[in-house]
Amino acid sequence: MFKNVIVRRPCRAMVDGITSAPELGTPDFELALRQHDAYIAALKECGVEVTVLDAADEYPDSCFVEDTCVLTRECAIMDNPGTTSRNGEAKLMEPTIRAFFPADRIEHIVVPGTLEGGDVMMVGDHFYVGRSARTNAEGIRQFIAILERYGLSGSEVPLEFVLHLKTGVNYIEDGNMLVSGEFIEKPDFAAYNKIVIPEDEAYAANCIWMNGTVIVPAGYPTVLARVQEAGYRTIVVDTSEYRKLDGGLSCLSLRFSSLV
Ligand code: CIR
Repeated sequence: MFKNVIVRRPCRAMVDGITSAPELGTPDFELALRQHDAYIAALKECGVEVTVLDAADEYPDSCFVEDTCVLTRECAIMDNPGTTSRNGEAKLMEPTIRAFFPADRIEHIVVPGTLEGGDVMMVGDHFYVGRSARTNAEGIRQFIAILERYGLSGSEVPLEFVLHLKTGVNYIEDGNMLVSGEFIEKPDFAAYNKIVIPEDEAYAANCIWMNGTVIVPAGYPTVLARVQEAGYRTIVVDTSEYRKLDGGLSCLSLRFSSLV
């Protein structure tokens, strides 16, 4: 169960955020704010305390807080984001993390290692880490070494076609995993009950499990039906403006339980 969530309000500069899909258009900032409000309301419905950080205009992508750190049941691992315009976001987040984790349980990924939280998928005490354009081999080596010091484990999953690991695969607990594209046949995930995401709904592979409820992006009826058939209560949240920046439901929050 998660007790806490951290989000950051989108900033006006989000219209200049990084995107691989400019054909989707520029995000509508006012609509993005309303969608963020609905996202926060959905999280609160799942019984967590939500910390809402102020917008940070110097970082256009800073609403995607998931990439700044990885919060485990034993420690916080501050990331070293692998793209220049976002690199400072982890330092910006650290004072907030200090309110939830004791100082001796806050670790860091350091140069030449890079790692972004979107590449980390937690399955119990094991963490799958995508090796991507943002997360490199040295970042993964450091990350797994930190996990092992705390009795946790990690393994690398190379990826080719998507931005982050969780762009294409997400664990929704109880042995159930949403898998799309290049992740459908990966041997790493063979043991899970795979819910296969159709190609035309690939964006909705990025759902989040929140204390028994699964939050699903609006506009993906097949995925919604499959998640409901698997027995979950669902909440639908529209993330259309974040999709224009390659962002999804998981990217917009840090989900964890405070250690203090
Ligand atoms: C970026 O390219 O970094 C942002 N526009 C999107 C980040 C999405 N974050 C995530 O998947 N965890």
